[in-house]
Amino acid sequence: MPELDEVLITKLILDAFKEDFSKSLDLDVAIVGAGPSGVTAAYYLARSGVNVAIFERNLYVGGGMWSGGILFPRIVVQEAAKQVAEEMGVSLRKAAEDYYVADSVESVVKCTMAALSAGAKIWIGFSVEDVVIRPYNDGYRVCGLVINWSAVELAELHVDPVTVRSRVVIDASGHEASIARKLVDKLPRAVLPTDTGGVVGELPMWAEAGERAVVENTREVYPGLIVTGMAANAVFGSPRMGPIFGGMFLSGKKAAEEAMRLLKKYK
Ligand code: 48F
Repeated sequence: MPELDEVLITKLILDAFKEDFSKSLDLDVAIVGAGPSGVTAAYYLARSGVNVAIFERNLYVGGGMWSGGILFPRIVVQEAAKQVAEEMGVSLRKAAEDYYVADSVESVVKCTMAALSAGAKIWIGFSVEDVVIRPYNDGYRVCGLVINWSAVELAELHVDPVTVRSRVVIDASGHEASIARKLVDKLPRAVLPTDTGGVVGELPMWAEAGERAVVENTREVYPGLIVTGMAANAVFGSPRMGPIFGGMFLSGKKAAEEAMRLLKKYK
C-alpha cells in the first residue's frame, strides 16, 4: 500500500469542495435551515428536478427533531401527514386513533437521506447572515443569500461574507424566523402580510391550532421569500405545538409547491 499523502488528502478536499460548492452558487431555491420543514421542502423540490441547496448553521442536520420530546427520542405524527413522512422513508407505528409514533433519530436520517438522494445539496456550518435584494415593482425582491462560516459568527470575527444567487429563498430557520426578521429589520419599508406588518413572534403552546396554522402560514411573505415550519408560525404570531411533527412535514411540502409556483414567475 502506498504511503498516505496528507497534502494530497488536503488537495482532494479542496478540489471536491470547490467543484461541488460552485454548483450551489446559482440556485433555483435556497433554503435556510435543515430542520424537518427545510429538509422536507428540499426533498420535494429536488424530486421535481429543482436545483436546491440548504444552508445550515449547525454542523448537523435535523434541527429540533433529534430530541423528540424532552430528550425521549420519539416524535408523534398525525394521520394527515402519514403519507408525507412515509414517502421520505420514515417508519410510523400506529399508537392511538389518528396518531403515529416514529423514532426521532430514524426520522432525521431518513428525511435527510431522502432529500440528498433526490439531489438536494446540504451545506453545514454556514450561517445565513443576510439576503440579497434587487428592485422589484415598487420595492424589492429577495434573490439570494449572504453566507459566512458559523465559526466566524461564533468567534465574532470581522470577516466579509460571500453570496449565493437564488430565484427563490425559503426561510426554514425555526423559532427564530431569522431571515424574515433580518429582512424587516434592514428594510423598514418591507411590509409582511401579518397583523403588524412585521414578524409577530410565536404564541404559547396550542398543538391543534399550531399544526393547522403552520400549513396555512406557509407562503410567500415578501417577493421571493417563503416561510415554512416554525418560522412561518413565528412570522404570523401562531402557537407552537411541541413534539408533534406532521405540521412540519406538511408545511415543508407546501413550501416546495409554493416555490415551484414562484419559479415560473421569477425567471
Ligand atoms: O428549529 P428547526 O427544527 O425548525 P423547523 O423545521 O422545525 C421545528 C421543530 O423542530 C420543532 C417544533 C415542531 O414540532 O416546534 O421545534 O421549523 O430547524 C431550524 C434550523 O435552522 C437553522 C437552525 O440551526 C436549525 O437547524 N438556522 C436558523 N437560523 C439560521 C439557520 C441561519 N441564520 N443560518 C443557517 N441556519
